[in-house]
Amino acid sequence: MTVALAEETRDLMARLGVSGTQLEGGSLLARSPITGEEVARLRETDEAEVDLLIARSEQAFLAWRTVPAPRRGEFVRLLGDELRKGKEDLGRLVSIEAGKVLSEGLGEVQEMIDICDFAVGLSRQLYGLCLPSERSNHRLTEQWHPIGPVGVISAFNFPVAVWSWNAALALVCGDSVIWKPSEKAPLTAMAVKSLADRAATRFGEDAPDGLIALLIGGKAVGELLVNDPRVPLISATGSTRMGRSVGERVARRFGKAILELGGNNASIVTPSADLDLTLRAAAFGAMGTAGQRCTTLRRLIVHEEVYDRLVPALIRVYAGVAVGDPREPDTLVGPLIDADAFAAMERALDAARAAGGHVHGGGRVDVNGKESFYVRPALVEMDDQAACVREETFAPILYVLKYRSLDEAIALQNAVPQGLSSSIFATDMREIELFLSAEGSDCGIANVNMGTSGAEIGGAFGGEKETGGGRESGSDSWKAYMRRQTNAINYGRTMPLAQGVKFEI
Ligand code: UN1
Repeated sequence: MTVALAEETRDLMARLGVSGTQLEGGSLLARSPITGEEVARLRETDEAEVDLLIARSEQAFLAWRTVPAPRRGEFVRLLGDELRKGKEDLGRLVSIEAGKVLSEGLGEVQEMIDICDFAVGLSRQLYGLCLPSERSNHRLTEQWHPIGPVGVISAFNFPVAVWSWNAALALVCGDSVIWKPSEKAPLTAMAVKSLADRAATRFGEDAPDGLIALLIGGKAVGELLVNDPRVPLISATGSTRMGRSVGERVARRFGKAILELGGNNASIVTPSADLDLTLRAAAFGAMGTAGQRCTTLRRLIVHEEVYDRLVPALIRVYAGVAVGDPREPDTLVGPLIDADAFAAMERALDAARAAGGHVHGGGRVDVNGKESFYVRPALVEMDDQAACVREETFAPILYVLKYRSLDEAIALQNAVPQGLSSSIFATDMREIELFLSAEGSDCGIANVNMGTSGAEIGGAFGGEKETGGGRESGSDSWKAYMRRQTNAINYGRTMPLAQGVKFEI
């Protein structure tokens, strides 16, 4: 088993264009959470190289911004094409590196392909506005220009998809991209970089050297990127703690930040809910990806009238769900990323018990030996929203709360520091519309009759409060990757001033 996984990783990497020599001799240990074994040793990017790569990225930007946007779209189309060809291999590598079940590993690559398609279309639609001028013979317009090198810091749980949401948009917007993946998931990043290099070769000399740079390493490498004034925009995904530090550092130098941080996502189940559908959606939302999505369902707020019909059924699903090696076709819940994640889950469950919670499930399951961390997902019935419920623990723990009125449920849903995703299960139009109204969910995402996770790329993705406020992916998120310029043009022979101001000389 031990040898097989490392060998399979080397084979997959080789097919994706990363040679074996790049996987050995370095100081960064790449492990697979499937068994906990080491699958590669990678060389970290040192400070001098980071400096050089940022300088190259700046040069690449200067050239790339002059390439017409639809032509830049052609590069992203080729990247999407390489991802289509590499989907099976890269999807499996995502499973090996992040521990996702295979359908989710493949889904992650599909998400990359989708955003590439979206960005190709977008490359012909980077519209500015034409605005009425208050002065005669004047025209007022705005246009969008490339902003510069964009730093992308990604997390282990979506090691490649979240990068692609940022990169596909940044590239069509005329920006170069500098990627610092999680030190827990560098392999998939190296593979994607190699696919991007293949796309660049096919694209030809219009793709400048250094258009996409990859920095391998931990926090120190990330900080070099975040502090560098040559990088006007940093897009970071990860914990609120990390985001606070990134946000502060970038703000200090007047850079821009897109932050996609913690979620503490809730679903409200009203008396009018379709309970069968609710059961299936809640199970995927809370247990899928072993609870390691920023959109994972963490709180289920259930009306007292339906509580006894829904919650015991959900507890039965929890008891029966297949926890196991994510490479096995029947597995639904794979491993946690590492020992720290398991310790955090244990601490949260202890705190929940101390706060009077009734814990169903939880605990370690031996699947592939003691270096890997598989758990039974936990459902915790709580009397109130104790401190442990208001925190995000990146593990499969679902807190269940009971409510009487929808106002109370919405207040509970909003009474956490995070504001990423939310949903309501209801068939009563009044309940649904109240939840979606200004008095309803305070999150960036509010769904109806579906879970909190599994967003499509077409919508803007991100959330409020401690989630960071950034938006990535679809809708008009592209605007964050460009700078806006307002142009007032006088095509007359006089010089009227705005607001009727007179200045006769
Ligand atoms: C994340 O966990 O950082 O909506 C992103 C979802 C996925 C993306 C999650 N499309 O669950």
